[in-house]
Amino acid sequence: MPAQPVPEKFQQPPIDELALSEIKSAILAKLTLAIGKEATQATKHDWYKAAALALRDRIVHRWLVSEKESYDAGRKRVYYLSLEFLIGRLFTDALNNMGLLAQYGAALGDLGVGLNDLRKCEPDAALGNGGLGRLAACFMESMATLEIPAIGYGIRYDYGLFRQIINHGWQQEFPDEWLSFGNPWELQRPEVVYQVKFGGSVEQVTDPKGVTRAVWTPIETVQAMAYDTPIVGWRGEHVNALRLWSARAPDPMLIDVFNTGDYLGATAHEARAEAICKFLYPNDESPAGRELRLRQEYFFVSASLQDLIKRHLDSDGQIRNLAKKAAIQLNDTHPSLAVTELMRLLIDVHHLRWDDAWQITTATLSYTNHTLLPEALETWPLDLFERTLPRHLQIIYRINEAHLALAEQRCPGDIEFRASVSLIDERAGRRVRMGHLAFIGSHRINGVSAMHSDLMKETVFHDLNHLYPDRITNKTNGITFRRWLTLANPGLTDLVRSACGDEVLDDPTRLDRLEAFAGDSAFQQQFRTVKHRNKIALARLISERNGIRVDPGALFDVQIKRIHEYKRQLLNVLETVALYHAIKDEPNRDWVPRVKIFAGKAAASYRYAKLIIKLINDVAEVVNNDASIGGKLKVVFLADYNVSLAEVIIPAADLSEQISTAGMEASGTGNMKLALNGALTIGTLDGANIEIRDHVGAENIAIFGMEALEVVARRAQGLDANDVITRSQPLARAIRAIDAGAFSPDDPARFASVAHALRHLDHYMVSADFDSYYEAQRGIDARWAAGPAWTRAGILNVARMAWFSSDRTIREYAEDIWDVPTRHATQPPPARLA
Ligand code: HBZ
Repeated sequence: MPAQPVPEKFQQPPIDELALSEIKSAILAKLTLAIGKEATQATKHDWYKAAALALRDRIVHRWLVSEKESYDAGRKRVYYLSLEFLIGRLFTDALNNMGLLAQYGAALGDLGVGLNDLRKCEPDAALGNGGLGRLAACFMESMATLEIPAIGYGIRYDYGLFRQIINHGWQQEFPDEWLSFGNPWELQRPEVVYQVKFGGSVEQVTDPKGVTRAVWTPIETVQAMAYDTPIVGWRGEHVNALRLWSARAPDPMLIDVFNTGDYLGATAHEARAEAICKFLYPNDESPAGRELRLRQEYFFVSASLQDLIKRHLDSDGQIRNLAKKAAIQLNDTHPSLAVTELMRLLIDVHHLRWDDAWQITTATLSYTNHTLLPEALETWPLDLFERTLPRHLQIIYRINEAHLALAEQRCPGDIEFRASVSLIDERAGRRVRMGHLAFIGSHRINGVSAMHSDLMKETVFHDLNHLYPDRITNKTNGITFRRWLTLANPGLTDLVRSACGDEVLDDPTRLDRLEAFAGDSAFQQQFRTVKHRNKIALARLISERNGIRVDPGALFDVQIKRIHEYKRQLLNVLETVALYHAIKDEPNRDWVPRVKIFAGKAAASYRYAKLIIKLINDVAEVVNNDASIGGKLKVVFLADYNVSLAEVIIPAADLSEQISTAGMEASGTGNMKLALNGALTIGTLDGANIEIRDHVGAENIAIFGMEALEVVARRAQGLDANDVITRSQPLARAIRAIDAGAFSPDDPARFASVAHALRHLDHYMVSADFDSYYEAQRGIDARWAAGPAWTRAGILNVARMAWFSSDRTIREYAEDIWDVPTRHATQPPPARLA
């Protein structure tokens, strides 16, 4: 079937000489006037900054127009509260969305610098741990694309997620100094400052009219100052702001104290205030039981709510209309204090009655849950909470009173039910339950995949769901195709455009036109060529960074995500060891050559996850240097996984490892990125894998392992895995080798704890799922060897992933949760030049 011609209206505009010279002059002007350098003296970094600043000017114009239009129209706004935004780089993202990629490439070329070189000068904005933070970044881009007036609120961390270095196989953490060369995207707003108060006491005061009010007398004030980063949507029509708060003390220095010679004492309070925005907590899936974390949460919640209420009053004038004009989304429990802070502001500052305030609060707020792991649900010890936020604790007690009365009405006399839904957990020391607080204070609570949302109803929120039925809804995650297909994989994008027409750039459902090409051998060849080129690029990076030579013709088997027991990198390593043994036994069989590629960070305090990183690297050392297997298997751990590295790995992947213990991965979004780039998934029936299977077809994905209910049933029988190990010779042998120090001759006992867990404490079902996984992997080998069938499955994966666009997800939030209109999918705005 011939590729479809590109309709004229979607064709890239030819490079216009006038536009080109304007861009060049703008960049040169920035270089001279904002950077203070002549072209001859400028470093690459100077050029990058000048180019970014010139681009920012254009975006700011659009931004001001977007702001004015939405305010003039009195449109409802979405406020996305998140402690994490894992943005990565913005330069080419913004250029692409503005339709200026080609023009800038040409302009920079004329000026003697390469766009690609400049792109690499930008440090990743790594203000997030993993999926939750990256989701927030994809959502910001989709909200701008769908022309939803929105602000993302978060913290401007001085240091983002730690930089990971692998030293002799061990992870080491170093500070991420992403701001050390300045940040051309942000606009500091020294005039936008709010006071955030902490501690002190609360008194009940009766005024002359006989009205009793709570008066909070805090003992500490921290100032929140705004920094705005414009986020431009696809086609550059609409621009939203990401507003990040920086903390500082109201008085930078106590001069009296300084003059006594106590120089440290004079700035101690400043250090305490600034600590709030110093760094991002590197914990994924387990709450940091630290006062500083609670201060971070309140700091950004309070500043954001004060700001959005001010904006609302400036445009509407009526606090009572807040819910009509504002939708606030809480990204996990980290911003749950918004429930109490909004109540406090409505009652104590704006003098609304309790019931009215509660109605507005629940109508405005909604909450997204990202995990079912009970240990990851945030709770705060009551004494710490009271010391830090005494007024908020009072409000929590009052919310709890009405809430428990409802519980009593629903289940009279059921003490256990009351204890389970209470905002205060009385079991393990008294603690405030932040998940419960977010749930009770929201009109909608959503999970992030169909299975996860169902499990929420059955597990963590079972009783709350009984009390407040119809609040839980599902919004399966999505990813922005602009970054994860168009920008990350230009080769595949060109191929897709030639087959589906350029409309596919605006409407991903057009990807289905690829179906007709899936069996076409000429198209298959083009598809393989694209993948091969991407693999050559990754092989080059692996050689540069790790000094390991890998064959781009081998199957690239990729597991890239946070290192966590439930994500089961260990299962992948065990299979690697078993495969290594099998190849060694029969080196002359026609093995499918494989490169096992791992990347990911472990929380600094998560010792077992760090031991797994060491195991991967120790196995790599032995396998990669064993000449007897003829290079049929290679193992690579790429250090310092981040968004930019993902953009190189994902387009080059043949196989996507999504092998979490069933029931434990809320959704996954890496699974979507890899399938969209034509990798086949090997995975469990967990999170969004289930929906990916439903879309790509069971024959185009390799599902293995126990299902969620089977996991629960097996766990109930105990964690010993001896039964499965005695039945599986490859598994038994792999564990024995790890236990005996075959991969750690310098310290043979290093992995004894791992072997012990695999045998006797198999909570994550690594041993229990091994055989099924090993067999599925051999099925992958067979499919790979069959050639065209593999390519066909890859093409069908791309063709059927449209539904996983974050535009679809955001449209669902807009309709079912926020009640805001969106621009229609199939009507792209006219492509216009900036
Ligand atoms: O959120 C992830 C889920 O594990 C993943 O399945 C899902 O796709 C993704 C988006 O919905 N959760 C996280 O990334 N969680 C965190 O990063 C985290 C950060 C700080 C915490 C707890 C969890 O204190």
